[in-house]
Amino acid sequence: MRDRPEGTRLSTNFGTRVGDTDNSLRVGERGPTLLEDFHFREKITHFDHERIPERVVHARGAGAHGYFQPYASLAAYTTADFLQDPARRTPVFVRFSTVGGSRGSADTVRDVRGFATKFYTREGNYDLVGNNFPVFFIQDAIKFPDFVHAVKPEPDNEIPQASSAHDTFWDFVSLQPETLHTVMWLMSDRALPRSYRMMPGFGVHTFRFVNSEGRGTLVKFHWRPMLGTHCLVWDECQKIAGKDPDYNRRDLWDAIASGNYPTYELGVQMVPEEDEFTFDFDLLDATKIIPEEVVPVQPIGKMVLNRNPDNFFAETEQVAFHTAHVVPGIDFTNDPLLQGRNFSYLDTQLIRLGGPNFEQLPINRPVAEVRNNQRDGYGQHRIHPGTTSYSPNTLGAGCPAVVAGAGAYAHRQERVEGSTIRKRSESFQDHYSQPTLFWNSMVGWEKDHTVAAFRFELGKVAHPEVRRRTVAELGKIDHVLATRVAQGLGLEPPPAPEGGRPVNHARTSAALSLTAQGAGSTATRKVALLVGDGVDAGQVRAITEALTVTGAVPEVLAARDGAVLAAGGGELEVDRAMSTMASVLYDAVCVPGGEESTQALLDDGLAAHYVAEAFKHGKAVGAVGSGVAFVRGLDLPGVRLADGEEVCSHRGVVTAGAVPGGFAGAFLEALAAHRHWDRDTDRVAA
Ligand code: HDD
Repeated sequence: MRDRPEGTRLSTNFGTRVGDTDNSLRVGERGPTLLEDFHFREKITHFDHERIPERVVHARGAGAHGYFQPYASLAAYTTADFLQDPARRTPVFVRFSTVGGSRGSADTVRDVRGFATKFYTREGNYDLVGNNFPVFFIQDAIKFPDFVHAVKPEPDNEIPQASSAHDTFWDFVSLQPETLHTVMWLMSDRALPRSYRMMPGFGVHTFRFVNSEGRGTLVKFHWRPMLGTHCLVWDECQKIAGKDPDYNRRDLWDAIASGNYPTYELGVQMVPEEDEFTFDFDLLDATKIIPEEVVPVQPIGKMVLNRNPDNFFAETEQVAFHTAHVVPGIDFTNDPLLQGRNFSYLDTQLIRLGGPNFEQLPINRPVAEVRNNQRDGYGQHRIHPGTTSYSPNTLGAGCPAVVAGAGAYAHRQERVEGSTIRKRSESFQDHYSQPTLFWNSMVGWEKDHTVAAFRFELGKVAHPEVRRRTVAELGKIDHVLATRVAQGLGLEPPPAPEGGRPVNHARTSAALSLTAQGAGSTATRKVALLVGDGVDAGQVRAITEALTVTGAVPEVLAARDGAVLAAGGGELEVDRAMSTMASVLYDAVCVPGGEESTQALLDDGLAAHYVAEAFKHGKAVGAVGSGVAFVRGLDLPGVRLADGEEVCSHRGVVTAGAVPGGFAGAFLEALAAHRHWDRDTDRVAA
């Protein structure tokens, strides 16, 4: 249903055509406005009511349409119709989001990202409402309001926006050790996705597949981006938040608009029900992962996002996800976080979308037939003829008929016994082993970034006892981690573990490191080519061509918009003025040659800043011909540069006397590697 304006005439909401929408009805040219002006009143009243409450969490989001297609039938495990036939494509709508910030906050904050998928299946809507971390901060839904109140801006002055770097968050964390595993993820670069297209998703909870024989299989869902998982760095994020607060949202939109459709593989970790108790943690505990080395992720299908929404409000804002939107063949477990979510999502939509008929909004409407005796309410769009709105009935021929089996949802029967009790199971009590596993599995630079994040966040905490308590908790994860964080904060490190009981179990899971997250690719990577008058246009064209062929996106930047003069005559078109962008908005920077152009760039501090900053953020840097002299002038520490005609690729800095030969190949390789952390970046002033 699309309401397009082409060829139409302006009318009121009740269909009366309007001849003037610029002047309110008044008494004489300078007199008072009349109440009689129904068009004025309707226009203003509607405007006054245009806003709905933003989501209490995940307020800022970006959505996209697409489809999901399984690789093979999963009939052995589940009856879910959309997982049966590899030929069937099921339409989906996905909403990515940050969690803590308001609707207008910046994209590149340190935060968890939402990854919510609505599958419009023939058996009704199935919502997989996940995040980009596989674990959550708390184990029991009853703690959710406490957690969210702690992380949201502080209530007296509503500061800080979209940031966990403040006292109330760390106060809560330091008192609630179950948060620590997710906090480790939050302090890692995982909390800074380069793009929603390069970000994984996780269902987090253990769910249950049920097959046609009623046999259950415990299952964890994983979305894997086909472009690999890639992250920004914190300094870059803070700068992007000013240069382009819509960075991730724009990236998603532009990619889809240009036909670079984001693609993800859906994978599952499956555990036979009889193996539920074979782990050293509880599968019902949402603060735990199942290490992939223990239960591998099996790919079961792929999702392609190929259409941008037509209207942000109607689709991305009004979409309503709910963990209890399940289809036959997918069931819950007794995870106390999931059980609580199954209450919360419906409840929140009732207030956010103004009543019980939000399922009739176009973006929420199932493709499956909806028939029941629910009636009336705000925003009712259906006209239900007849006299019966109850069941059982004879006057309406017993319809809609209630038939068990035949595709009806059947809750899996589970025998449950016990006393009513408010108590966390003993099997939920180990809060430190998995944060340690995560820490152990990171490589050096990942650990460095994580330590820096703790120092930054705790450095913003005013209460010394909160800092101290948090460092003490980190000491229970790993002594080196706690010591390094303590040093940054000027605190006494916690005492080393006493002999006989090492804190760190020394286990690792290679799959947890960012270095294991998918092959590098240059596809859709943005590269800034810095030029001035007198640039070697042939070099620019050769580099541009080599990049474009592999799917990278080169942009020519100069001091001003328009064109620059090419060496030897002619002009080279400029895509953007340098001052309207920044190196943080690109994945790599390259300086083509041309003596005069190089001189112009040397005279422009902004150009030097582009290159130095890209270097500091670990990005590929390229230079050709006289461009090499430009890079040499920046005195980047510890890098070898080309001398004469040779091609030199060292620590992601690729330089060459001329383009032909190996430059393009080496530069593409450096670009595909995403970042180069074998550099000494501390001394770079950027
Ligand atoms: Fe939640 C929104 C993901 C725990 C209560 N949540 C929301 C969204 C995502 C998640 C992706 C945004 C959906 C959208 O784009 O519209 N939430 C999670 C994950 C969790 C989780 C992965 C843990 C595994 N959430 C959680 C708990 C509760 C909630 C424990 C409450 C008891 N979440 C909500 C909510 C929201 C929400 C208040 C706000 C807006 C909405 O639901 O539609 O009901």
